[in-house]
Amino acid sequence: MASLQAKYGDQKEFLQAVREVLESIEDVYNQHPEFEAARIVERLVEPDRIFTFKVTWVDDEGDIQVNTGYRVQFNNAIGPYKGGLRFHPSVNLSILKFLGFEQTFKNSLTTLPMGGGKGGSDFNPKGKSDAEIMRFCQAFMLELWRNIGPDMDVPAGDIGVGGREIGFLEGMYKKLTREHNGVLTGKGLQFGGSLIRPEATGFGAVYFVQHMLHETDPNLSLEGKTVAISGFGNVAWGAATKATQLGARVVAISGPDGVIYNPEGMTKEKLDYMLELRASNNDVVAPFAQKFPDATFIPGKKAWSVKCDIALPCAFQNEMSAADAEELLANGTWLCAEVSNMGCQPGAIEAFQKARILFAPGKAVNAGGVATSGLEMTQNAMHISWTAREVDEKLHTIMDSIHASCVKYGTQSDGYINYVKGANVAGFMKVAEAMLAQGVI
Ligand code: 2IT
Repeated sequence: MASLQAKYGDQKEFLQAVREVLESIEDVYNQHPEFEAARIVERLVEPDRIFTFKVTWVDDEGDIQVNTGYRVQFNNAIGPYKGGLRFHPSVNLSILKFLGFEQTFKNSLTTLPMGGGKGGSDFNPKGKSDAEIMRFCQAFMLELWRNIGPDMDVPAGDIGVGGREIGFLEGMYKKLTREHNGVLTGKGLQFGGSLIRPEATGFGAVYFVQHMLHETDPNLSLEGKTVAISGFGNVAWGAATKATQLGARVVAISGPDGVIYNPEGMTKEKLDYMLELRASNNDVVAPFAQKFPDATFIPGKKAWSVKCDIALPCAFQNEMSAADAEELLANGTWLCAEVSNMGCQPGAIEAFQKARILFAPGKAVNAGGVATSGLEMTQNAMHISWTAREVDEKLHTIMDSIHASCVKYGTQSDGYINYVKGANVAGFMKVAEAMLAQGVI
């Protein structure tokens, strides 16, 4: 950690993600001298390679715009590099390295053969026209295409990259290579996409929460529980939809502008409107309260100010501070499942664990998204498509397996399940053993 700090001192998010994993695996690492001898940790914290490139495009006014594009190929010990692309003005190497590092362990947990990667750009999609989005995606792929492939590196969406962007990226890749080979996941259903992929991250997260409840008490269910969700994007929508279907009341969703207090819970109309709000590309949640008078907009407040049983951060890394966690605990929250990648600051996790409430980390909770991407890769390779029911069943099995791995590696002597430790150790063991078997490369 000290040498990493000296080398990458300015990469705050990356160092945070690595520290969490290293703290979790310390015990098992010490029980496996062969890992130490093979310098597995030193080799794991350095990405295999990073591509950085210029993306030049012309906006609707005819002005030339320049952005930076990246792809971090982190680790391919257990399968081709796999992970999303993020388009957001905050994107830099620290953020993409943290995401690629997390992705390596998350993908390991899914049971599918996928390595870890991440990429993106500092391009800001907010307020851009469809034509601008298309020109940017085409220019981005013009640089990226040589470095990806269905058996090499398979990108997908993340914040700022959804079905529309994947369509434009796929179109340009196909034009350049003349191959239609499943190089991206999250594609449209007409050209190789998988049913349930848009819902998978949020659905999978709620399936994971169900497992946490059943593990505590077989009679515990989501029926009648209050849920606070941050964000109103694709992931928040999936989580709100599934939680509502299972009888929970989603009492809060939020945006950068504030929180919607929604005491009556969601309806189909409200859930549909979340998608409309997102598609408008304005990054504000306030209009929700104008459309639905039973909901109230509270400007400048986070979802964590709303009293709830269950908190689901679905927005951004480090979105929940220690103070937010204390506010939730004071209001009686007894379960927090991170759905965003590294959504909780270390102090928040510490507060939850100290209070002995149920807490699970993003790399376990949100793995249903990438797992369903893995199922899309399988369908593409087999040249078939599964029904929604088949995909959903497989997603269920995968979330069940991830939860079982967390319990196996995370149960403490007093019975408390440390899901952070469980997820990190389970994810690490498979990657470490694969690296060991493949020699010094
Ligand atoms: O963080 C993630 O797991 C994703 N953005 C999904 C990645 C994928 O390859 O589907």
